[in-house]
Amino acid sequence: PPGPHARLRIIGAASALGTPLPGTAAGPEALRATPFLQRLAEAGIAAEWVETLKPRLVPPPSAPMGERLAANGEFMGRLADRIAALEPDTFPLVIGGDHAIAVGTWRGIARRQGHAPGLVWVDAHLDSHTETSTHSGNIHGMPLASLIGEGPPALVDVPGPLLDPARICIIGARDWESEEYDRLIRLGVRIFDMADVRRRGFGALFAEALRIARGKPGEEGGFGVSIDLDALDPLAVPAVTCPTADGIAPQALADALLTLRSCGDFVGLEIVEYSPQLDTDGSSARWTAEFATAALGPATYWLRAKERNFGARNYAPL
Ligand code: 5AB
Ligand code: MN
Ligand code: MN
Ligand code: MN
Repeated sequence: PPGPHARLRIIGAASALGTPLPGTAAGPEALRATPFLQRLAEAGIAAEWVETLKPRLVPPPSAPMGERLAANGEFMGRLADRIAALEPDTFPLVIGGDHAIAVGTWRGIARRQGHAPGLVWVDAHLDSHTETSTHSGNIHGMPLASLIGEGPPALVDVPGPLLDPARICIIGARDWESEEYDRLIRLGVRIFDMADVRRRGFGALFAEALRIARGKPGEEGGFGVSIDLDALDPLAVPAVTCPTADGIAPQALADALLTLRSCGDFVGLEIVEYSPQLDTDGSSARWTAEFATAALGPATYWLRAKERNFGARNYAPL
């Protein structure tokens, strides 16, 4: 029988509105042109690439912050609307785009289910500045605070329930400014940095992050995962806007994501910051496909074992 993700719906969010670099705008369509969908199909995942949304307003990176915030807000509103309108029994995979798109992804998912999910945020950064605390002026450094309700109205007012900070966990952090760190600690967001990853192992931390994101027994909304590819070590995954040394080993993330296959309360996956022009040997695209496949593949052990031991080509897609 088809697994819970047999009706996977992929939405591209072709935006670089949150960064000074244009690369991520080409991310979704570039990935779509690689064997990304083929890899999912080989693993038994029936996916439909629904649409790649593009921003209507594209102010230059030198434009005043207000103008760039307005363009992001307009795009986030449309992305959230599109996700909220997905058929009820489908699973959304959102492909960025820079990480500012997270505002649209998670507001949209919260709206479609009438309740905010918990969130595991895999990132080298905290993405929790506001328009006043930012040092760089870059809007992809603001989405997580905005999702909780702290930030510029253009982002905070995108329609949909706010996230509960007690159900957010960041993993892989290693580069932040004190204002965003202090904000998250005050709000009660859990932060696992790279020292924690090395001390306790990625798999154990990921399992704890899932417990945090699920909340107390009986809490609603399930949980989602947002993967900023710059969380990975840039020696292995270089095609990102903000490469940051000493990151997560990609195989460790792929292995941990396998645990999501049997989670009935996993409600959405987002993968962001892919910059195709930096992906000279295609390895970053291959890892991206691997992360999606690990997280969304068939749930039974038998299929997993078969995929591992004999290659995914040896069984028919569900
Ligand atoms: B990303 C920095 N904190 O505010 C800032 O890639 C980096 O979505 C933001 O995680 C990185 O510009 C944003 C220095
Ligand atoms: Mn990020
Ligand atoms: Mn980042
Ligand atoms: Mn700075």
